[in-house]
Amino acid sequence: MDCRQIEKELKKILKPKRWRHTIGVEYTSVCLAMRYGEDLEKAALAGVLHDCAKYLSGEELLAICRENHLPVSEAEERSPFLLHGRVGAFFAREKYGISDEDILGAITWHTTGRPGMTLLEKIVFTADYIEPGRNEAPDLDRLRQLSFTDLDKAVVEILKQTLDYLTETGKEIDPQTELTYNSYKNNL
Ligand code: DGI
Ligand code: FE
Ligand code: FE
Repeated sequence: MDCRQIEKELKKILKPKRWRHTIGVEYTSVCLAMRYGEDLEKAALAGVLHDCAKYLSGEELLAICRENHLPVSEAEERSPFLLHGRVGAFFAREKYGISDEDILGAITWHTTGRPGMTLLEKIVFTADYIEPGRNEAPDLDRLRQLSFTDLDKAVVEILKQTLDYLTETGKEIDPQTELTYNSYKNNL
């Protein structure tokens, strides 16, 4: 499926706010792809699909993983919403006909990141945080500018802010998020 068709399909299943966010991430990913020399079509597809499984409950995400033999870590067992990336990549392959491994990786890892992210993975990870509809993070104006001047620095800042937020609100940190931060923190 192409981006236009996927947008239409997702409009039917995502809540209006989530759909707006999805379009925001799609186009912000394309802008970052222009800046950093990534394929625009790949960025658009990864961006539009990154939250395509977000309409499911934690229980439903877990059930889909079990039925389809997708891996579930202990942290994901306790915070199953973290699985919307992995299930999203599964849907991207099965329902939307995406076979490009880089696009599937960008969808899979968009919430926690991973050490050794590809350029496309960093782009979607960052676009998810800075797209125009977001307003909850502090210092977003600066972070948006930073994203277009130094993507690696932006990635670390986002990870740092996410870890701080999880600590402040007493939420469980997935070791994967910590692993990603530790592997990138020297870029600051
Ligand atoms: O799906 P979105 O809301 O667009 O964005 P996302 O997939 O990045 O999810 C954002 C949420 O994920 C945000 O509330 C922080 C949370 N998150 C990121 N890393 C971790 C985490 N939550 C837990 N419990 N543990 C993590 O390591
Ligand atoms: Fe998400
Ligand atoms: Fe998102």
